[in-house]
Amino acid sequence: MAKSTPITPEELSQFDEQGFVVVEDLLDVETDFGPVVAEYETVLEQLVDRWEADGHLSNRHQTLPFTQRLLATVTEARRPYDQAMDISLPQAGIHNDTPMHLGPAVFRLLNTPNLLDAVEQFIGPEIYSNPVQHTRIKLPESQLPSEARTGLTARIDWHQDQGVITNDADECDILTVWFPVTEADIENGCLAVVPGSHKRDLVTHCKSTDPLTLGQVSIPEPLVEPHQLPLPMNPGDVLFMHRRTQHSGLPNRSDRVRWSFDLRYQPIGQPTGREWFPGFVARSQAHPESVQDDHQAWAASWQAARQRLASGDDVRFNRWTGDSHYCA
Ligand SMILES: O=C(O)CCC(=O)C(=O)O
Ligand SMILES: [Fe+2]
Repeated sequence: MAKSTPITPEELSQFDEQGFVVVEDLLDVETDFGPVVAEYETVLEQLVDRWEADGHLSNRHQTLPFTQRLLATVTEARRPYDQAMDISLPQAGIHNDTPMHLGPAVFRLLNTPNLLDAVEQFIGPEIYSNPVQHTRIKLPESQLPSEARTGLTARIDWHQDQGVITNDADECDILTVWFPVTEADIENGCLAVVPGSHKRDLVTHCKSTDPLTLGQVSIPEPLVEPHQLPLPMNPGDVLFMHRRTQHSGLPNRSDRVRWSFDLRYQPIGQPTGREWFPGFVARSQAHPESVQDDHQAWAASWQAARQRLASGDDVRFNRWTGDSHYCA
């Protein structure tokens, strides 16, 4: 059962002091995640149809539960799966048929009342859903086919979320909200944070040259603070994190699939740091009529963004030029 108690004053002051707080049992595994898992079973079913039709797959593994079926089918088919399951567009190479998953259960998840009640305690009652949002379903690193290795399926190097948005949003109170759907532990790649690192500035990020994290922008080794704290979490637990908190997603060294969502919320009216992508008003006391409660309109806003970006010039999603001496 998810708890209905609000965030405690101690939890809020931990966030202020440390730049993060894990709130246990905020979401209900059955009612909040059940419909989402069912929706992803359908997405996987469609991928399996295609892989089978294309001759990449001989066994549909029909009877396996979602994460095991994903592992079994992806390791045989050696096809990418992350973008068809993500809840956002990628940052480059967008086509009219770039897949994304914009189902009604995901929209409900973004609007989970318990989650928004908690978010309200951090940023106030005028809540905008920031479009920097992902789902990361990570196979064991040792079994992940190279064809399926992307920023969503690989481990994530040290970074600050403020470092992966455009600088017009530097002063915005964008709150990162991260939660696991499956257990996340040190072995299968939970998050790790540097407590207190949000109190210092944004530090230089470089483009990774490591084949395992290629394409990511991350903090060069000498600038990562030494005190790193892994945060094992259970399904239902939610991490709230400041935009300047240094963090990473540990490698999945287990034989289990590790699945998380990372969402972001901010006060209405501030830049999002990704202006080409659509956000929406999730809650408003001042203008309740502005709240987006129509799943189809939300999905259509992403489809319209896809169409614009597919036909337009490439837009610049990140500020780092790589000319810092740290990036050599
Ligand atoms: O889930 C991960 O591995 C990384 C997530 C992350 O960096 C974020 O949510 O901001
Ligand atoms: Fe992050």
